[in-house]
Amino acid sequence: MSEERLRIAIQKSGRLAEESVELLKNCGLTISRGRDTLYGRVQEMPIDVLLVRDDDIPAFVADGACDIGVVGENVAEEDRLAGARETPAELVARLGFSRCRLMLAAPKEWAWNGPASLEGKRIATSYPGLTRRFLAAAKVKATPVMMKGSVEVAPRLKIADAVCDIVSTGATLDANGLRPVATVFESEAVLIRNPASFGPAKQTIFEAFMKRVEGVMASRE
Ligand code: PRT
Ligand code: ZN
Repeated sequence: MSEERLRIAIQKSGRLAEESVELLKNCGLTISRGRDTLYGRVQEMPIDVLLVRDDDIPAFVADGACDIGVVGENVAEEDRLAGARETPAELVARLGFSRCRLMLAAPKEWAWNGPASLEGKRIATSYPGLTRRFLAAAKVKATPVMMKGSVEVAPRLKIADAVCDIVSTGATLDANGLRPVATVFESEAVLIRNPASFGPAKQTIFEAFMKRVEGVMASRE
């Protein structure tokens, strides 16, 4: 009989990757990676690690291809709002790294009079769900224009009038003649889990893992 293992999805490379591995390390877990760079095994606990694109993590976790995952809350929440899954992944812990903001940004020359300034405008974004939710709450009618990348160039190319994009230092917006005008979502890395209940063996591993994660988080406070 094969031993039950908990499967965690983390980003392979990018802004979450290093600190996701660091979190596991701080939990006392080391990942052994063979020649296969998409898959690793934790030595100290029955845990497997899948190294993937961050965009795939909410779906993998929601569908049960992985049991848990580390992803930006912006990506997890956008996936939830897209409503493509019967039961989306559940948020279990905020992890305190990869902090950023999803922000509306407008050309610097605009006179900004609050969200009403966006009425009738086109807004380029990779986060149409979060953008729509913000606009609805502000009672503004504007059209999100989906772009997977290079959102900040959209106004210059007349693809859109404004943008709703992830901001960390603000340098990217500034370099493209844009300035942040409103915060749509505050984000950090989060731990998500499959919403279905785990069998007893997996549940035991999950609880032992969470105890370690909570220990790491508590020591950071
Ligand atoms: O390859 P893969 O699909 O896995 O990665 P990715 O390129 O889609 O994502 P990645 O690694 O760039 O970001 C992963 C997560 O990190 C995001 O979902 C956020 O939760 C978080 N994060 C933190 C950021 C940033 N900071 C960030 N600055 N994600 C993106 N940016 C981008 C932003 O889109 C913009 O282009 O950086 C630019 C702005 O940075 P500043 O410093 O100029 O403001
Ligand atoms: Zn991505």
